Amino acid sequence: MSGGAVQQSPPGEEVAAQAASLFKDSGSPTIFDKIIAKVIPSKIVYEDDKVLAFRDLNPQAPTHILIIPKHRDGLTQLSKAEERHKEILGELLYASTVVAKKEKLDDGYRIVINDGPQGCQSVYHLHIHLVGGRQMKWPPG
Ligand code: TR5
Repeated sequence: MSGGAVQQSPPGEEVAAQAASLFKDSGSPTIFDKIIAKVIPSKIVYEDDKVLAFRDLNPQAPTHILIIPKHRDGLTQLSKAEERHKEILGELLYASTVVAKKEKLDDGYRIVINDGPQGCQSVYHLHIHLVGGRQMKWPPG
């Protein structure tokens, strides 16, 4: 065996994020559109006319909920936000606090938005991750 540096494969989520980014500007429906349309079942924890919140399929904490706009309106990712999105961005953040209260995350929680391949985004429909129910670490990976 040579003494050279070992080339490590990136973890699955990084590979998925790189692959997903190939289609990030396609505007095609994502899996979240099917969840909104209730064609694909999800565990919905909160819903109003603008926002849907449902449990993440692959939770990273005892509580892991995704909060999304029902109408994507070009908001595939946070960095695509324009002036017209200011209201929905506020709605999403406020809905996150409502869900956190409902979930009794009284000792705190974390809000995450992954943006683009380096941010590990894998679904190009803006979403807030609400994670809680355990001690978080800092800095994030
Ligand atoms: O990586 P980013 O930040 O884009 O987050 C996407 C999140 O969507 C991940 O945490 C996934 O676990 C989650 N995800 C992916 C699917 C899915 C889901 N959450 C709930 N239900 C889901 N279905 C039905 N299908 C997915 N592909």
